[in-house]
Amino acid sequence: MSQVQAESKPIVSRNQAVGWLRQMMLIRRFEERSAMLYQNQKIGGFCHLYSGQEPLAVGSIGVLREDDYVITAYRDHGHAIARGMDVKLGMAEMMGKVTGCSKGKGGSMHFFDAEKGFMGGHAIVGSHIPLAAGMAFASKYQGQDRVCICYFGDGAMNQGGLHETFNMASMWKLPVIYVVENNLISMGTQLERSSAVLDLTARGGAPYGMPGVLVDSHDIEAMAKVTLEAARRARAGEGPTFIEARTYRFRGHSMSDPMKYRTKDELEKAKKNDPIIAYQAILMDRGWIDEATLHRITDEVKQEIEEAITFAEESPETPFEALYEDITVAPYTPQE
Ligand SMILES: Cc1ncc(C[n+]2csc(CCOP(=O)(O)OP(=O)(O)O)c2C)c(N)n1
Repeated sequence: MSQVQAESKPIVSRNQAVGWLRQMMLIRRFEERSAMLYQNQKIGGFCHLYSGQEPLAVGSIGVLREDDYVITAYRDHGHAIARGMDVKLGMAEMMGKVTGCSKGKGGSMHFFDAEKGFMGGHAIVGSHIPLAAGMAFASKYQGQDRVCICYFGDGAMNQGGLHETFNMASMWKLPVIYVVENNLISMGTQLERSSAVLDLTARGGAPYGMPGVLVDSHDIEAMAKVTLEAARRARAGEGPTFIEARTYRFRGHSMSDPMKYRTKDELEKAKKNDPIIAYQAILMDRGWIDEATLHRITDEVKQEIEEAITFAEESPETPFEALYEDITVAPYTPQE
């Protein structure tokens, strides 16, 4: 597994690193407050939290260009915030408000911010993998060098569309980066119960003629490094890269998951290695932050999220008539 040693030369500037830390803390706070609001029935529908996986999204999106495309599955809050989505729009979406990023009609699983190149939030497992190839194809066809990064879970490795798309993306040398967020579990099913081959790096790369790269994404700078190389390849016309990013989610699959498939010990151990706390310690070691800076960031993040909640609470509900809008390009008329 690729590993950046603490003493190795950092690949980021101090400002960028502190920005990444802040973003990870913002995502964590957004989700902690979302969980509370869910319990208080202010948020409804499905809700899948990303806690524990933050450095994966932040470290990879953090090295892409602003005009690159980002697309992901339903566990999407982290990617959207890493992409720079205003948390007010995210929180309003969670609460089904008209001011939400998807006008309150998508909810937690369908964040969307086309202006920022954030192309969703997709609930059907693996369904967005071909869409990513489509965006990469559009970029190439139009003579641009925009890259599309596509995230999906280990469960999506078994979807037929992935295999068809990987073959085509590689044959056409599309500028796409495929990242499997391997948290070792699909809902409550461990990888060894769903995959005949456990080495996903080997499964997703070489068989399709693209590099397969394994990375421990708890190490945000290692995640950044492999993404940079994949983006360079894509922009140079060398085609797609498959990245297996090992990760761990601290929460259940969704809000109603009793997590019977893992022991308390396993979870406690993982939480002791919280990647956000680890990065705080690394930045302190480097002398890039001190206790006072950390307190300031913590307070700022808390305030930003509380303001987002107030904004969402004060926003109007999405009106019933709006349910038939934004379905098709032309106005949609419901059948009797
Ligand atoms: C095509 C399809 N089949 C089944 C489901 C139900 N489902 C929702 S999430 C999920 C597990 C996906 O796990 P994984 O891809 O590993 O992502 P993670 O939740 O770990 O991020 C399943 C089977 C679905 N949404 N789409």
